[in-house]
Amino acid sequence: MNGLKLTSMVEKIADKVVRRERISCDEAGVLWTEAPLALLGMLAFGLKKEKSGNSVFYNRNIHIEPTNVCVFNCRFCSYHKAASSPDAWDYSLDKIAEIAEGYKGKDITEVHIVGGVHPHHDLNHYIDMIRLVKRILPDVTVKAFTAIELGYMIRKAGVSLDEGLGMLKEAGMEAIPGGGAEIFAEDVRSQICPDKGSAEEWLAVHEAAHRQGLPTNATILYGHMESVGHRMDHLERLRDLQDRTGGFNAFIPLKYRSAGNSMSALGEVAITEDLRMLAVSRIFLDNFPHIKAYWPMYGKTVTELALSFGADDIDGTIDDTTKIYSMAGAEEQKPSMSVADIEKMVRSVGLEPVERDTFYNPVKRSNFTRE
Ligand code: V47
Repeated sequence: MNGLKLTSMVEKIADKVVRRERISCDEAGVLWTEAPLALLGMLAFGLKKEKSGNSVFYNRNIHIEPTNVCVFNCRFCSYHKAASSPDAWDYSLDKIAEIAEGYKGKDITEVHIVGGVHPHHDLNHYIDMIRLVKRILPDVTVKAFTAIELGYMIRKAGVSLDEGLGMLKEAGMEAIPGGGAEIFAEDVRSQICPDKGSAEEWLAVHEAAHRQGLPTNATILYGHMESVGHRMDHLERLRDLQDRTGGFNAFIPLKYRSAGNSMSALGEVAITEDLRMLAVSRIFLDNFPHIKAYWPMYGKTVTELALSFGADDIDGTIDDTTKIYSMAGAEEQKPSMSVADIEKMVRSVGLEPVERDTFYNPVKRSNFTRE
């Protein structure tokens, strides 16, 4: 293979990928540790081209982060604060309405609502929040709450997962983001987020959402104290669930960013590790339609590279509405990209930008604006 020296194992597994045969966890682990980065890129980019051609998806979106007060103490989180801290916030519904009002007529298609798990709010508060945002911005899709927030608010309300999700759906929640998955394997999960909802809870919430016809995303938090085996275990649990339900849209690898949290001493993994993560995800998760390189977390340079390693989505315009990654030390301290910037970035790597809605339908605009 053009002077690349491959072990026979790597060659055999790469052949399987080229023949579009599913690979096992162990085989993916071999690719991860032994395959040259360039080979992973070739395999992953080939699969990306097969799934989405030259298209790279993005959307016009904003985040609303209602609070950073949280009952859980995740050691990787730079965002959560004690309620008594001067840096804590807990937006009233009036404040949420004011934020939504600010986006009337701005052509956004998605509001992504995620925050801390506040001890005082209940399911009705979140239902009111969704109704409010939908009343002010009736044409946007509300993609809201991690499985951990959902599990907590629904359990607190004393209703079943199906009932609770049904109530939120009825209020206008149309999709669920992928956060809160972290690392499923208990020996790592218990060290990085000891008191957080379990892997089983995360998977159960997503399975229940898929039963209700609510599409969801999935994430992994990688690059801290987990091994390649832990990463593969995580991906396998997601692939198994997707085999059963088909309800996941995108998989989003989230790189541990180390500033301002109690695991900072671990530092961050190399960019080559990010590219391996993206490529192996694309190869292993053969039943996931989309792999997202979340640009506010990677920064623009790594996001450009990610498009040659299997990613076909970069998330959206954001308009400086999320603090999770700026507080954890990401390069983008005020994450915001215009449509023109996004399109220029995608075209610069020879691919075609496609504005999508939350469900990956292309957005057709008559009054086309690039800002
Ligand atoms: O679950 C928190 C992660 C997630 C850090 O579904 C950190 O479209 C790295 O899930 N370093 C929330 N990661 C964000 C999230 C997300 C983001 C964008 C799009 C979508 C989607 C979902 O952020 C948390 C956690 O895994 N996180 N702190 C950190 N220091």
